[in-house]
This record gives sequence, structure tokens and C-alpha cells, in this order.
Amino acid sequence: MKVHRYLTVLVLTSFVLIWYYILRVNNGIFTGLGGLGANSSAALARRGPGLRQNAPSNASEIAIVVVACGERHNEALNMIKSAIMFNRNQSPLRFVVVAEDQLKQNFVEKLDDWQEINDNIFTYEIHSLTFPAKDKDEWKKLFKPCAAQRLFLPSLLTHIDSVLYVDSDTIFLAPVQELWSLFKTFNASQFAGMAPEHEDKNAGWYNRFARHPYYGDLGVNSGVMLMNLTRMREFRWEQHIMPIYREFRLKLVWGDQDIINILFHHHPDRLLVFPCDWNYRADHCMYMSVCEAPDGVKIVHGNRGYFHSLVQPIFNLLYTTVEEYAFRTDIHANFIRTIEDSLALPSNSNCDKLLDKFLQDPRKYFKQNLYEEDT
Ligand SMILES: [Mn+2]
Repeated sequence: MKVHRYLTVLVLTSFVLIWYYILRVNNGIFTGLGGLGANSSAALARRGPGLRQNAPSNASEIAIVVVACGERHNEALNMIKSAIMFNRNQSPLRFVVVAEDQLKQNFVEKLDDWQEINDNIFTYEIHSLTFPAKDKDEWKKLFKPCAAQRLFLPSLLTHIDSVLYVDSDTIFLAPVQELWSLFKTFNASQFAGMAPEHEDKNAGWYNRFARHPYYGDLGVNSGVMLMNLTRMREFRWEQHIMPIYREFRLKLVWGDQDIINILFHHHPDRLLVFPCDWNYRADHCMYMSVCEAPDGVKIVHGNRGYFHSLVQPIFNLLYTTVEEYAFRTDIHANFIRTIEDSLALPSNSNCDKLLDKFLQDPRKYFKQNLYEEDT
């Protein structure tokens, strides 16, 4: 009789545990890991840490979104790595990756590794490229799958209030927290934040060449964008996109960035413009220094391939030094000094001459370890 009772308890407990497990896994596949391919789900079910990623996003987490297609996935990983490296105040980060199905497994493996090395200071979730159900076929016909994905983040990420969207070709040199805190300065109508496309009218692109309306005097660059998704959903952001596209599609040169500029031309009260320090491009230094960045460069944006060419060597050097950096090793020795030693000065590149601007923030907080020779 006693044995019988034990058996009953055992069977009931197992049943509850199995049921709980099934709920957890299902929850993961349908929310945090929307649309993972069969291989990836199997891998996640196999690995313990995978399940942790399915927790609903925590309001205090800083959510960084990146969209990755094709070759761009290495850039996206390098951006993520830099955000972790310079997250010196240990803010909780959540990376939201929207990627082509064949790239997902690679993200899962890398990010699981990095989570372990960094004591789970960040969480992540991976999504498939997704267009709004309404007009899906038309969206798909009009845009290349990756190109305009970020325009649809409000409907893809309904479980998240606000995100920092960054292009895959960006590198953090300062804590994300600093930029994130600008959300608190948004007035009641603002739902997005971006940096100007140019600082100088003589070199501006939109004011000289655009055949469509754009924001302000010089337009905005969409490579780094604070997005209050809740407010964007209230505004019905996505319903504004299609009419703009239909009207201007033959005049768009910079794709979704032009659409964003047209939208904010009509709704300037919705946008907060932040300084170029947070979206620093070669345009800011190649002819002359036009971005003051008094506290140093905070995010570098290697647009037009500057991370991968030697035209402005400092951009390539920042990228490769992040790539080669090993987590939990000394940032002063393995980032700051590596860059100082590798940059051949005097250089013909005007951007190289601004080395001190690029290293200003890291130098301030990652000092030379005086005892490193002894240990
Ligand atoms: Mn870019």
C-alpha cells in the first residue's frame, strides 16, 4: 500500500515536471525565439542556457536591436561584442537580433558562449525577418527582405516598449546606458531619436541632392535610432510608411533612411535630435573635423564599408581590434594600447589624426594596470 502511494506521488510529480517543461519550451518558440528554424530549436532544447533567453523582457533592460543578413552577421556580432566590452557600469542588456534563418544557429552559438563568459550580463532573442501580415505580399515585393526590416519593428516586437536600433556596421566605445538615458528627456510627443546626417551645409547630401522632403536642414542618419515602440504603435507608424513609399519610391536613394526622413519632415515634433558623438561617421572627419564630440566619440558608424577598407585606417583598426579582443582581458592593454601601437602616425588620413577623440572615453575609464608586469 505504501509503495503504491509513493508510486502515485512519483508519477504525479513527473507529470507536473514534464508539463512545466513543455510550457517553457513552447513559450520560448512562440515568443522570444519567434520562428527559429528546426535545427536551432533542437539546439536550444538541448542546451540549458537556451531556455533562459525566453524570459519576458525586463523593463529595466536596455534593448539593442540589430538586423543581420548575409555577410553582415559578423558585423552584427562585433557590434554586440563592443556593447558588452564598454558596458562598464554593468547595465542589464538585451540583444534583439532579426536575422535570416540560416544565420540564426551561428548567433545562438556565439551568444551562448559570450553569456557564459560574461556571467549572463545580457540576454538575447532571435527573430525571423517579418513583414506585417496586412499587405505582406506587397511589402515583400517592394523591399528587399533585410533592407526595410527596421521600419516594421513596432509590429514585430510587440512585447518590447523601447529599443535602441543600430545598424550592423556600428561599434560602441561608451556604455549604451548613456544614450539610452535620452529616452527620459523625450517630451510627450517624441518617439524617436537620431543624429543629423551632416553637420555642414556645404557637404550635406540631402540639402544638395535629395528630390524628396527630408527632416530639418540636413536630414537625419538612421544608423543609430532610439525608438519608443509603444508610442510608434500609437502613432500607427507602419501605416505611414506605405503611402510615403508609393509616392517617392523612384526618388529614394538611401532606401529606408529616406522614408524616415520624409516621415519626420511631416512630423518634426516626433523626433529628438541627438549629437553626432552617437553616430560618428567618416564624413565627420575625412575632409575636416566637423563633429565636435566634446566627450569623445561614443558610437562609430562605419557606413559605406569603412570598417572593411583602409581608406580611413582608424575605422578598420577599431573594428578589427574589437574583433580580436578576448572577453575578460584588460581593455587598456588589448584595446587602447593595441590601437595606439597599430596606428602609423603621422598618417595622411584626417580621421586617423583624431585618434584622441576615438579613444577619449575608453582612456578615461580603462586605465593602465600598473601591476600587470608583476602578475
Ligand atoms: Mn550603416
